[in-house]
Amino acid sequence: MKFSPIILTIFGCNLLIINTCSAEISTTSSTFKFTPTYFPNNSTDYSTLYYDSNGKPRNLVATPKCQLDKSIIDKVMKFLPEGKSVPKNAPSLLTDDRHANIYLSGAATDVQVAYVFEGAGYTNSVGFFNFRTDISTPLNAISLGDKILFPNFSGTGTGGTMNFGDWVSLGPMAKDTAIGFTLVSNGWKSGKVDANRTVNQIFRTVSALNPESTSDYKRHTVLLSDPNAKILVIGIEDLNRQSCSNNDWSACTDDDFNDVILAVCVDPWTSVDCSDCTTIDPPVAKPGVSGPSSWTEVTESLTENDPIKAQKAKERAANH
Ligand SMILES: [Ca+2]
Ligand SMILES: [Ca+2]
Repeated sequence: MKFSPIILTIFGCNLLIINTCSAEISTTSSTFKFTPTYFPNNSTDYSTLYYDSNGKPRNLVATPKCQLDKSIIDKVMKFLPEGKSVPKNAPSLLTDDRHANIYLSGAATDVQVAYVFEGAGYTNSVGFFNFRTDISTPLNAISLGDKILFPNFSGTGTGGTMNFGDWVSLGPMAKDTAIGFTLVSNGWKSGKVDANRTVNQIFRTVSALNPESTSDYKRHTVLLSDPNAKILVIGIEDLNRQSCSNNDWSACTDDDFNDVILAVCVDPWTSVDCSDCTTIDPPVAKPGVSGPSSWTEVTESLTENDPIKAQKAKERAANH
C-alpha cells in the first residue's frame, strides 16, 4: 500500500494525515492520556459485572464458533519465537495496515476473539476497534473508540487468570468493516486498566497512531492466518520500539511480537479478506529463525529469555 503523508501544523501541533485507498488515518503529536472504555458496556467505569477482580471477562463464550487446538501455539512460535527479533529475522511479517487489520469483504454473524498465549512479563490490557473500509473517513485515536476486551491479558500463574481458549464475542460485523486491536502496555494496575497510560504506551494495528517516529518502528503487530482451522492470529509487541525510557522498568524491546497472541474467529470464514495473509499451517519456520519445536521448548525459552518476566518474578519473590 502506498501512503501519501501530509503534515500540517495547527496551533503548534503536528497533524499527520495519511491517505490510503480506503481510509484516512490521522494522529497528533499531543501527549494525551489513554482513558479506557470497556466492552461491552462502553463505560469508562470498570464494572465487575463484566469482568472479575483479576481482569478476566465474565462473558466468555460457552460454545465457540471455532475449534482452537493447542498446537496453534507451536505453529505461531515458529514464526514468533521468544526473544527473537522479527524485523531482523522475518521482516516480511511486518506489513502495511491493510494486512495488519482484519478486513471483512462480507458480513459476519459473529466475530469472536480468544486468549491464546502471552509471551510477556507485563500485565497488558487488550482492546479492539472497528472502522469502515469503504468510506474515506479520517481515523484518529479518539474516533476509533478503543474498547477494552481483556483488561488483564495475563495467564494463570503469570499475573492473571486467562486460559488458552477463553473466547469473547464482539457480535456481528457489517460487510466492509475492518477490525483492529489495541494494546495498553502494562495497563492492568490496582484492579483496573490504568487511566494514566500515555500515548507512548498504547500500540495499535493502525500503525500511524503508534508513538514511534518512523514507519518501521510504528509497526507493532503481525497478522497470520490458519485457513485449515479457519482462524486468524494476531501477535503484538508490547514495548515502545524506539525508546526504552518510555517503557516500564526502562525495558528495551526485543521485537519478538509475541507478547500478546490472539485468535480471531469470523463466522463465516468466507467473509474474511485474507487471501494473501501469511499462513501458519503447515508450520514452516521462517528462514534464519530457529524456532522451538515443542510446547515444552516454548515455555522453557520463555522463562530463560524474557527479562521482564525475570524482573517480575524477582519483584514477586521480594513481596512474599
Ligand atoms: Ca515476548
Ligand atoms: Ca516483545
